Amino acid sequence: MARKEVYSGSIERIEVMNADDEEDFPWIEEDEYRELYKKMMIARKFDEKAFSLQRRGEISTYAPHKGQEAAQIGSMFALEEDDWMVPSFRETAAFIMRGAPLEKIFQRWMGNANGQKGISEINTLPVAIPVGTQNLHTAGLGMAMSFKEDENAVIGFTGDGSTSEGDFHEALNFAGVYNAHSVFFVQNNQFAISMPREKQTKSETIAQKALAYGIEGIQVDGNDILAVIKATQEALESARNGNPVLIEAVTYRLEDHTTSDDSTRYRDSEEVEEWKEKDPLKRFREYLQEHDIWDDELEAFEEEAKKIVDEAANKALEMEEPEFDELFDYVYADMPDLLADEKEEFKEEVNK
Ligand SMILES: Cc1ncc(C[n+]2csc(CCOP(=O)(O)OP(=O)(O)O)c2C)c(N)n1
Repeated sequence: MARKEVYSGSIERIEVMNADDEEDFPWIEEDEYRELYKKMMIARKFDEKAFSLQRRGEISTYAPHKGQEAAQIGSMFALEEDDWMVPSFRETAAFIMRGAPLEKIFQRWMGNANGQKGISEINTLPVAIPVGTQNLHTAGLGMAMSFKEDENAVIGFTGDGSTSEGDFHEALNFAGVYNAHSVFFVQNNQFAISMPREKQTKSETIAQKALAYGIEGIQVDGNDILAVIKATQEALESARNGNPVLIEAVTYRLEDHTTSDDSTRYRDSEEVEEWKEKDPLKRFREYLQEHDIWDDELEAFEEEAKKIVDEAANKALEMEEPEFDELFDYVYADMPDLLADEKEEFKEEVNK
């Protein structure tokens, strides 16, 4: 009998802010550091505002991203205009970085479908709620880019829970086989609603799930915005060359799963407090202070961000609602006759 090692894959973790060697500093422009912090602050204030709008009954359910700003904003910073983004339901900060108008994002959370209009112009898919499906969309777009020999790439967002879905495994398999230009960006925020990551999967890391499909898997400190940028830039570069990548961004959901959840029932406040110390805004602020980038303008920006967000929320509250019969549009490029008839019937019914 013989036993030989036939495969030895490994997973690396990327960190920047905690690394001892700083020789790379600065590797983005000073203005970019400032802009990133401002975007993170706007995203944080958006979360707070959306929460209060939900409590006032203007939003029915909201999924907060507090604690995940570095993962979302850092990865979007790495994305080029010609690339595509596939969001799931918690990607508000990513939408902000992608350039979606804040009032439109509020509008969508208010259940107004007009909030989804116009996002294809910023190469972004509409939000998909079914957990894991986003991976298939990411694989499909990336395969199309590969077939067409395009030079762009796609990044798709999901959570740790999605990696237990069949869709995730099918998507990674297809992406590998067809050299898709895809980056699968998993925000491991430690929970799928009340299910902790340890009970979700026996895998020690999410990133290692890539190895079974012959694609690269990397782990990154998801609360370190600079590490996220570095990891995503490298991954996108690989993907553009037909080598898909799975990124596991290790982070933490500081709030409830959604406004319908009560996380005190399934997790310790001590654990939450520990992660608050690793809050990505706090860490980035300290980094900017250490590197003499922090100044009075950034200090004052929290108030400014609040104003920007309040104004956008007020605009969203005044925006028009879609027409009822738009329910039938946007499903097919060319509407089939049967659906067109139903649309007419519906219109008559509504106008009675
Ligand atoms: C196919 C499917 N099953 C169940 C749900 C209900 N659901 C919504 S979010 C969620 C947990 C998702 O956890 P994870 O993928 O870790 O993402 P997170 O919410 O933590 O960002 C579940 C089970 C759903 N939306 N879709």
